[in-house]
Amino acid sequence: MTPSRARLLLVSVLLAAPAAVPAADAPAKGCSPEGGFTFSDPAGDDDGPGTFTYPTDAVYKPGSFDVTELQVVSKGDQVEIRVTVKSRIEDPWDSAAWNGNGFSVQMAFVHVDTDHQKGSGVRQGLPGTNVRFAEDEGWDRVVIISPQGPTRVNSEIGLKAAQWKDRILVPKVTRAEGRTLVAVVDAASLGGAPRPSWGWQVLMQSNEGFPAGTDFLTRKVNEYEGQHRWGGGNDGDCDPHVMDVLEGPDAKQSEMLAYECAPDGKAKKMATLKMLKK
Ligand SMILES: [Ca+2]
Ligand SMILES: [Ca+2]
Ligand SMILES: [Ca+2]
Repeated sequence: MTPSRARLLLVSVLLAAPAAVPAADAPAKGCSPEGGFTFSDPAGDDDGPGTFTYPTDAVYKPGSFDVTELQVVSKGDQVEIRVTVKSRIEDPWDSAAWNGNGFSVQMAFVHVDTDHQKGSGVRQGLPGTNVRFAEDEGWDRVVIISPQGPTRVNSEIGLKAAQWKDRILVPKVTRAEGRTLVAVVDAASLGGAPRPSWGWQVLMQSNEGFPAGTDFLTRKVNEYEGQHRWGGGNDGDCDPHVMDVLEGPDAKQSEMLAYECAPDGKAKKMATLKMLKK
């Protein structure tokens, strides 16, 4: 064989190799090669209970709060949690200037129910979300995927949710990759490597750098949208302050996020979330 012929063959092999890899490693539907799992969510339901509208400022890009997938992947003694939305995640407020994580306006709370026991876990949502969880599906852990750096998030935990500080996880790594928010936590902090029996629920919110006194970095939903306020809800705190959650066969988003307000703006019926299982 001539050297040039050998080179040609080598090049052909190198070119052919990448095509073969995805076929061999292609994950089964709903399952990743590392033994993780995926929950899909419909596109176009980034309107909370069905009526919410985006703030008017251009940073709230259409679709960028519309969850399409939650992926949970075990990697050794760590767990990578990936929340994907419909449009690319950007950093319009230059998060590097405030020790942030490379994105600005999105924020996701990923709730985990490890036992499905009545009386175990927390039924209340984090302050400012105005939701609760079903009786036997309280959250045992919640992972905060915030553009704010750990110092700020930990300070908010101390100020507004200190009673749950052992259950609230600030990831070791938080970043955005294209349309995906990525968080890495120690499996031990979750209570071990994720099991198929665990329940999950994602609450998509928007990072508010100047939140109201008791709100955990959450942006409010009002009756009418404003430059930095969601619309289509209520000016009080009786409406769920959430843009999108995971929907499942027994967990319809419009039913979970249904709410009723009393005339004084307090909740008559609070939105109640369910957990999704594999
Ligand atoms: Ca969605
Ligand atoms: Ca409200
Ligand atoms: Ca949804």
